[in-house]
Amino acid sequence: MSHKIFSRECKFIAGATTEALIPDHIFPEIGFIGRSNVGKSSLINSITNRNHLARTSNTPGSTKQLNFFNLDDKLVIVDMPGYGYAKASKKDVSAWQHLMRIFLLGRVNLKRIFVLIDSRHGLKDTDIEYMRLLDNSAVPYQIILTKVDLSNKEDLDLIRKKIELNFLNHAALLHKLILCSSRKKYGITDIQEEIIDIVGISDD
Ligand SMILES: Nc1nc2c(ncn2[C@@H]2O[C@H](COP(=O)(O)OP(=O)(O)O)[C@@H](O)[C@H]2O)c(=O)[nH]1
Ligand SMILES: [Mg+2]
Repeated sequence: MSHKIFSRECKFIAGATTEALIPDHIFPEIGFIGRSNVGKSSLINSITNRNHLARTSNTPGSTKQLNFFNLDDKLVIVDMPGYGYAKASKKDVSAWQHLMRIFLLGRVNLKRIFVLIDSRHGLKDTDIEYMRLLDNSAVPYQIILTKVDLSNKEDLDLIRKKIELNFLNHAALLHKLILCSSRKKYGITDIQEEIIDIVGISDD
């Protein structure tokens, strides 16, 4: 069953391109991170039952800031800059890696990060690089395999097994994979339930 809070008001509160623009607030945060085009904006929209909350696009890497969304004054969703963007300049890449590092290492509100991985491709070197950063920042994180509507069961099982072999290499990685498809609305309530568990809110 979908929790009521996910159909309540979800307000954009800030888009931070620099440390100074990261908002102060008292709510627990859930971050979403992943390679450009992995389906991050689509998933955030599905979770919050909105069609256009987080911008979806066909232009990989168009999200270059940390976007904060207040969900019903209960929690804040953070749409984090995509990585693995081939066309970005070195300067841009190092600027947002810097912002990410600052955010991850000092954010007490941040309770969980969902690392989105395309179910057709599995873990890439850049994913592993970011997972190491998350290990060092000691924020518990969890992998969501996206776009499972595009894979057959055999391929999906292979990708899953490969990822599960990596579990023990990452100190802050939770040993629980979630499969989802925003297009087919599959796995969305699993993620909503996980979020409810993490922030510990009751169903009112
Ligand atoms: N087949 C399929 N396509 C998806 C799914 N989620 C997103 N997409 C498509 O993948 C592309 C990138 O999605 P977007 O949410 O903008 O990715 P982002 O760059 O990670 O924010 C878009 O063309 C989406 O329509 C999914 O669950 N299934
Ligand atoms: Mg996006």
